[in-house]
Amino acid sequence: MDQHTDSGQDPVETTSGNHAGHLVQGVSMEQNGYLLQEVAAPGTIGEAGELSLTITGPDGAPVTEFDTSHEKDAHLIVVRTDGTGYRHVHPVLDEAGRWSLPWQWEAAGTYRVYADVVPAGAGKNLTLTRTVDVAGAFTPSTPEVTVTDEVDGFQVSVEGDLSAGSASDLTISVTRDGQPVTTLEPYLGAYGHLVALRAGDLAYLHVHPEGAEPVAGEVSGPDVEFATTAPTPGRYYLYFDFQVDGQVHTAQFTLDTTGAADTRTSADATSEGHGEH
Ligand SMILES: [Cu+2]
Repeated sequence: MDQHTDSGQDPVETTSGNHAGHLVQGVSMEQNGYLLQEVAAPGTIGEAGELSLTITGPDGAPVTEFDTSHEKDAHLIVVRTDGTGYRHVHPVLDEAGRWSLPWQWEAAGTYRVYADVVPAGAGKNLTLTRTVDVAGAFTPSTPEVTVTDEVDGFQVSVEGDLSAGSASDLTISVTRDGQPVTTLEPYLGAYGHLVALRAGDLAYLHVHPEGAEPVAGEVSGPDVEFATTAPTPGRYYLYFDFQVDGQVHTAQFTLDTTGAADTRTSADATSEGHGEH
């Protein structure tokens, strides 16, 4: 994995810059004058339809030009508010500035939709979000802390401490039938793509892939490294997309920050006397 070490800072992950206090995105439908308009989607479970959205710019007109980031012009993340039902998809843009893709819900509840885009001229990545309600009986799940997942025959685990307020290194390992998987293919500019959301407000953390940058046609594994910073103590949902034999799989983890007793919320944590709020 160290055969082709990074010669510089990875150019694909410079989106949110180094601004202190800007560690999360994805809690607002507006950023820098760019506004995520209402998200259209089927209103009930099992109804085949389309999910679509439009982003308007500071001038109020739909944005029709986007820059490529992580190999795509837009990344859509959809997750239910309890952290389940995660999907990471890439919609298609029409000339009028409308992004869409075929869509069907599998479970009722309220979902968060994140559009991760770089409007041409905006100069930076934006993560705009709105909620979508899906009718039906909703039984929220209460995710336990879990650092391993089994998906499509792969066993995936995450190692490393997520500490609040400072950069954390996380190593994700993929095995199959007890054997390390060394055939991870480049996916979205790295050997896997990690999304981290904060339980409570589903804020979207900035995550850097670490280590060697992928070379087209080369494979890696079983370890993939990332760095992220949990802005506050508490619980986080992690979603790791990886590609093997052209197929993308998603593993899910739930982590609590270390140094924080079990499942405290950040509100509880402030009573410890950090005095930051
Ligand atoms: Cu994407």
